[in-house]
Amino acid sequence: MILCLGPLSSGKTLLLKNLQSNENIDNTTTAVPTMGTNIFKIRIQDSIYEIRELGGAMAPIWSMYLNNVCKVIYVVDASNLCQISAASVLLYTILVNPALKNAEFLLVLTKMDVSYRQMRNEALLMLQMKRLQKEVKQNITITEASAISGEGRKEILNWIKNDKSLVNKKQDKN
Ligand SMILES: Nc1nc2c(ncn2[C@@H]2O[C@H](COP(=O)(O)OP(=O)(O)O)[C@@H](O)[C@H]2O)c(=O)[nH]1
Ligand SMILES: [Mg+2]
Repeated sequence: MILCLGPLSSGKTLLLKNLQSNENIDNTTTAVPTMGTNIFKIRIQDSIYEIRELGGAMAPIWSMYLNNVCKVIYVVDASNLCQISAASVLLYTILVNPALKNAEFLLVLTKMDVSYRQMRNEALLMLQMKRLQKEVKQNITITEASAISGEGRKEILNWIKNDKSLVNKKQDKN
């Protein structure tokens, strides 16, 4: 199972909808508003990937959904730096959760269509990404995206379908 997390209104739902392009749209997707979890089925070539979106309001109970999660897409609104310290705390909380110690992480800075390029660096700075990447064992891939312009779509789909967990294990740090 792939999990999609991030603060409230960071852009998770729209991003996941955008990943289900028109031709791939799967009408069985259940849309449970705000409080619930949405499951998005995304077809890439011949495979169907299930991504569970957990609403930001559910952050206190995210840890109930971590079993059998191999990948985590963490969505941060790059146009809203006010939200970033909260995003950083939540990200850290899931990174250190033992259930996710072997998971792969994708950090998506979204809404790039309404944020400045240099905000990407500000955002990464405020998320303390450099420090995080040194402290935690998981691989964290960073990408920019926009559900409006479609930027980053290809990269995210590639990341989803790429199962590097077997070949590219991040080496243990001493
Ligand atoms: N400009 C812009 N707005 C976005 C983007 N993604 C989401 N939004 C808007 O941000 C708000 C929250 O999006 P939503 O996907 O519901 O956030 P969620 O709570 O994380 O699922 C909505 O008003 C969206 O239209 C984006 O890439 N660009
Ligand atoms: Mg949502």
